[in-house]
Amino acid sequence: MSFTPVFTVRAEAQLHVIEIDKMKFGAAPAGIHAGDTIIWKNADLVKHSATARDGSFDIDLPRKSQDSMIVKNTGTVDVYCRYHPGMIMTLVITP
Ligand SMILES: [Cu+2]
Repeated sequence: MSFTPVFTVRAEAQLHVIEIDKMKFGAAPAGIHAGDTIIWKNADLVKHSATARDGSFDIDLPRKSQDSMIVKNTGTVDVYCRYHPGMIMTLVITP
């Protein structure tokens, strides 16, 4: 007799790193889920930010710094840099 679980609990929260280098956001990681952690790294010599257009987060990143956040909202989130509005990326976050 086999046992089939009726639901599965997702494995532990994951860690994703997004590096900003040469005035560009690195590639958006695949498979971001609510509850995961994103570490934003700024490898540049100028200040950047990782700012969600929907207002769900706004991380200030002094030069050569990093900061982390726990992903709360799900959906497609457009991200830009407040200091360089041409810097953009999109995160896709699933539950
Ligand atoms: Cu910037």
